[in-house]
Amino acid sequence: MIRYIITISVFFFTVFCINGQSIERQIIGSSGAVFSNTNATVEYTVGETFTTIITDGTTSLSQGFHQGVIKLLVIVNPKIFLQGASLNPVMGQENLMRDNLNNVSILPNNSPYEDGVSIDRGIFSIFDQDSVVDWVWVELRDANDSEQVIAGQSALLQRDGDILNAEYETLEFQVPNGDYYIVVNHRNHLAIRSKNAISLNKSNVTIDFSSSTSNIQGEANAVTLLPNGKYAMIAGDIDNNGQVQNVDINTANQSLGSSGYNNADADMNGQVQNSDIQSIILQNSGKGTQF
Ligand SMILES: [Ca+2]
Ligand SMILES: [Ca+2]
Ligand SMILES: [Ca+2]
Repeated sequence: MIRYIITISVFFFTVFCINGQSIERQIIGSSGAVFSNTNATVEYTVGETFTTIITDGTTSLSQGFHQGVIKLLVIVNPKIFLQGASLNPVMGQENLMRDNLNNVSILPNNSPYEDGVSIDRGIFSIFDQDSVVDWVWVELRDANDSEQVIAGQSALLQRDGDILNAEYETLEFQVPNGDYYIVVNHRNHLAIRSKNAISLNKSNVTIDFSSSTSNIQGEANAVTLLPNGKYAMIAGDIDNNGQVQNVDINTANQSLGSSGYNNADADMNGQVQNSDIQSIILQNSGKGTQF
């Protein structure tokens, strides 16, 4: 009898131990949260099986179930004039830049800047205050280091000074909300930079460099005042090295008489002429970017 009881006890003890070892941890939490700002919303729950990491290069999210794409976005709406395209304005349209390069169909479909983006040629068929004057290059720079370029893209400058993206829509950068210096470059004008880092988010706020020098690095030294009261980027940096110098005159001299989309065409009328040298490059000789 005792032997029988011991046998039964060993049997149940063994079964109990085996079953005990087979118990799995299955803790399923039901907690979670929603984070959101003006750019994105992230919903999550705890206890999901990890499947992937979503990242925009700055922020990462590890999760099991996607709730959508995290799209970080700021809108930049700078406004500026170019001196070259403002010289000898169209009579009665003194508050608009000239769009000669567009009018004679020599603006390139592909941006002359490093991203080389192309546009729908139809954009160049608009002829009013929103007609395209030329390509520009817009950068966002680090608020703590103005030398550090965070993002840059080709954009289109309109006759009234507005700057749009290559789709002719609001200029957007896929970066987090925050403070950034804004830089506007043009292939034969001196670049300008905002004096301070500017708070950017998804709101469409115009940063008007054309009506005041107070938010431009170097203020009056960085731009030129036009007869219409607008401030413009300084023309004549033919080799785009940040200075208007003798070498720019020499470079323009070598292209005298040529026509087309040429950096030596300082007044942006489609021709490289003596007037480009006499009226612009010589007048601005000695000037340089202020950042
Ligand atoms: Ca416009
Ligand atoms: Ca130069
Ligand atoms: Ca010219």
